Amino acid sequence: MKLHLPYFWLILSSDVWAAFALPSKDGTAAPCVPEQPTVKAPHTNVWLGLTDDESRDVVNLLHQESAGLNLTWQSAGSWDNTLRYLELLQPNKTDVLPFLAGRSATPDRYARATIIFRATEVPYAEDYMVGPLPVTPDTQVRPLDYVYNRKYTKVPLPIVDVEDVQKFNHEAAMSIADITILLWNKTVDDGIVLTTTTIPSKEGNRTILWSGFFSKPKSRFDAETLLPLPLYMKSDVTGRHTENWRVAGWVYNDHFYETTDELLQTFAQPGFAKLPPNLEGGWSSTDQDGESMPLDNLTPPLPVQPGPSRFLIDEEERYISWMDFSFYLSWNHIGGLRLFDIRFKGERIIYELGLEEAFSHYAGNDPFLSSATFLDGTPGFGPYASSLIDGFDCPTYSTYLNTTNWDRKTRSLFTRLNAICTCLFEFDQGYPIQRHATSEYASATRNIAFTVRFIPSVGNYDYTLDYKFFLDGSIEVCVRASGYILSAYAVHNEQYGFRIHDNLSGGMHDHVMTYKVDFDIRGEKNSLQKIDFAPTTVEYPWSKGFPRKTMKIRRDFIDNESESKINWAANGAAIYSVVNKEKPNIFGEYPGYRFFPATGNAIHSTIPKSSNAHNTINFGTHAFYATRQKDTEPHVSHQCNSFDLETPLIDFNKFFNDESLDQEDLVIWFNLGNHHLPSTGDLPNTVFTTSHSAMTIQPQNYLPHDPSRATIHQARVDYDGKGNVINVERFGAENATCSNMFQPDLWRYGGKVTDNQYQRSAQTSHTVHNSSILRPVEFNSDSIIQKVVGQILTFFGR
Ligand SMILES: *[C@@H]1O[C@H](CO)[C@@H](O)[C@H](O)[C@H]1NC(C)=O
Ligand SMILES: *[C@@H]1O[C@H](CO)[C@@H](O)[C@H](O)[C@H]1NC(C)=O
Ligand SMILES: *[C@@H]1O[C@H](CO)[C@@H](O)[C@H](O)[C@H]1NC(C)=O
Ligand SMILES: *[C@@H]1O[C@H](CO)[C@@H](O)[C@H](O)[C@H]1NC(C)=O
Ligand SMILES: *[C@@H]1O[C@H](CO)[C@@H](O)[C@H](O)[C@H]1NC(C)=O
Ligand SMILES: *[C@@H]1O[C@H](CO)[C@@H](O)[C@H](O)[C@H]1NC(C)=O
Ligand SMILES: *[C@@H]1O[C@H](CO)[C@@H](O)[C@H](O)[C@H]1NC(C)=O
Ligand SMILES: *[C@@H]1O[C@H](CO)[C@@H](O)[C@H](O)[C@H]1NC(C)=O
Ligand SMILES: *[C@@H]1O[C@H](CO)[C@@H](O)[C@H](O)[C@H]1NC(C)=O
Ligand SMILES: [Cu+2]
Repeated sequence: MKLHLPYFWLILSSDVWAAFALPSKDGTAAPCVPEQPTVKAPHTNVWLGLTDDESRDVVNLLHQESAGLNLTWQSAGSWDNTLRYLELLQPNKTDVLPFLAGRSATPDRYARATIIFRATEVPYAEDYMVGPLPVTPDTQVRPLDYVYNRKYTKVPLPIVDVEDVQKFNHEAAMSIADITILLWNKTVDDGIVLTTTTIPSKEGNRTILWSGFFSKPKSRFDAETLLPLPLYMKSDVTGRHTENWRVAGWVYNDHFYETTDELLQTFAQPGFAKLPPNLEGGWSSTDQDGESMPLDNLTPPLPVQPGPSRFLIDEEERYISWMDFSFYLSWNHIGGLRLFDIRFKGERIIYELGLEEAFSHYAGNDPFLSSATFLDGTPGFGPYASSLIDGFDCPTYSTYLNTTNWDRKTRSLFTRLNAICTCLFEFDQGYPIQRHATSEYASATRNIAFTVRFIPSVGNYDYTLDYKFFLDGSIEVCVRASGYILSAYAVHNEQYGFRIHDNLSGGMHDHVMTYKVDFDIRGEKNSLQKIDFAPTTVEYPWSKGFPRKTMKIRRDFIDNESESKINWAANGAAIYSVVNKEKPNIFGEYPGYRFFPATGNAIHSTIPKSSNAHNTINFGTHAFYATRQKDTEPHVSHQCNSFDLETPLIDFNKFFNDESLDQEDLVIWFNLGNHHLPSTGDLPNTVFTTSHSAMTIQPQNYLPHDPSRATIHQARVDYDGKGNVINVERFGAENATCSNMFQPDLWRYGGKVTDNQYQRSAQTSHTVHNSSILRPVEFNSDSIIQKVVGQILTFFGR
């Protein structure tokens, strides 16, 4: 369904539409109000999330006494058990394949529920599977274990008394108010904030939090993370008894002070170094700034969709078909949008494609940036998907889809978020997909691609995540990041970043995004081929004693999980592809899809065994991995991985057990990302052009020739020897006609839907265009930035 404003409104409100009108053949231009043609999905979308009825019934069932979970429904306190997440348990591929082949009914549906057990001295989280659905007397609730790879399924949670931690930290910060006033004339009650790292550190059996001070912007701009102050606090918040918690030290100007007294004494001495604050200013605002660029007052070119959308959609089943592609959409907490059953010319090429985890790992001389590591799967990209800004995030003619997420914040447990968070559109790539010119003719083909996009805003960063489909049968998976960097105080940080403002260092960090692509090339039995470009010296029968220094291809297979953690070859001199050896084409070559970085950036983690993340990022050590597809290994990360770093519920290393990869069902896990060394160009925001990483997945000997030849949107111009055009071939394509421009509908923005944005808007009174989608989160303490600490708080918060 289109959500554009009514046509008459556009005409009435737009002064410029006439200038853009394109005449049609008979002189009456058709309006460019794209209609969205629909289609009936060939089968039920078995990956689509829980229905409202299912989630309501599951919630009821879990809260019954007979479920034995002792869940508290409303106004839960920190000693009550609560339901934290609820989503569809992804069905086993083993059960879905016979269904797709028409040999069985839809697989049974199950819900996956994450419960936080807090009514106990040692709190923990545990996942349950509930099903089959719909709920009947036969429906069972039992611990979910088969998708995790360690023996016990309970994840001990180091911190659950979030409000107590906030209170403790706030009081500790107020206990040195004399110092913060002396330094900056501010306290955490007024003007500065204390931010806590998201993943608690372990020192032996102690739970340690490092917190850093930041100036609090007075403006609406979200610049805290650009305003670090050089004072850091270490708190020991082990256990649930606040009387045992203590301030375990302070760091100021590269000195560690064991006690608050020691810190106070130092400051009492004359002549200590008074390091000035980082303060907001014009430099930290993202609004238009500076003299406008030459001719920038003129309207730039705008994309238009002159006729109906050229793709089909079954909105209910979230099924889409565009040109020779078709696929189903689904949604999960960790990665947001996922694609299933991607077919090209009717045949499945990919069973599943989606984001598995995204982490950013910082480094710095100070304990705050040094501890800063974020597993974005903990808050999840799903719940943080942002409403889309029409005409800026996506072309105005896009088709927008609502996204629903389980919403634990609204007191009514079955309320789910609903917002326009996915857009679908075709776009001309700005260069032809094919071109050739001779002395007699020139030919070129328009490069139209289809994009599925969503944009989660997680903390200080927004990620644009695209799945892009091309006429030649290739797919591009692309991620871009923008937003406010998390930065460091400049002093002592020369080895960790550029100095980018008065007292500011742009802290170095890695962004790594791990994707799953489950290829099915002409069936599920596939192999991973590696073809090297190898330099060599050859004596040919015709080279007669003058051997050629040249090169050859070397065909090889990665046929065992003992060798399937792979980095790209130097100079990109190895081509990796998933092929089917049993279905050679008529030339004897194996049909397949190759994959390779589409950008210079497609990195993995710099730090081999990070002390911040231990075994939770074992999927970040290499460029890509191949494993056997298993129902027991659907995903590489779990929301709770941030809280059990050494023995996470899912340890990716355990996926590798020397199994054969020769003509098996293969999954490729690949990493996108970038080594981010912020420079002055990252102020006020990192721009999407900088932080950009993509993978191309492209057919290789899969079809007899390039399928893009089939599009009629190409032209051949014939000319004579004197350069006169003598014939123009358009292959039946019509001239575009369209009678009005679409203006972006910025008021359509679906409201702030993410937890952290809601907290922020509650604090700073952002003007949001409400659509009563979600009630603002009640937040009691202003004194700690929720943004960075958000992962802990939103995970454990009630
Ligand atoms: C159930 O939870 C409540 C707190 O919500 C707690 O007081 C009670 O002891 C728990 N009951 C059992 C049997 O664990
Ligand atoms: C999925 O497969 C696993 C492994 O065979 C099995 O233990 C589990 O019960 C299956 N799940 C469902 C929902 O059938
Ligand atoms: C300190 O802040 C207070 C208000 O918060 C202000 O009245 C006072 O002038 C400031 N002092 C200095 C030295 O800037
Ligand atoms: C914590 O570690 C200390 C020192 O290693 C040890 O003495 C103590 O018994 C441990 N406490 C618990 C509860 O394991
Ligand atoms: C999407 O959600 C918005 C906000 O809740 C609602 O107004 C709109 O009708 C929904 N659109 C569809 C197509 O469901
Ligand atoms: C902090 O910035 C101020 C203003 O530019 C500058 O004078 C001062 O030297 C800087 N201090 C440090 C420690 O870098
Ligand atoms: C895979 O390779 C390992 C190490 O070379 C070997 O021990 C194992 O037997 C191989 N597995 C298969 C299925 O061939
Ligand atoms: C398209 O427009 C061009 C330029 O106005 C015109 O020469 C041509 O005949 C038109 N083609 C069709 C198919 O209408
Ligand atoms: C948004 O909703 C809040 C709470 O219902 C209301 O007070 C406020 O006026 C609304 N804002 C707008 C812009 O509609
Ligand atoms: Cu970055």
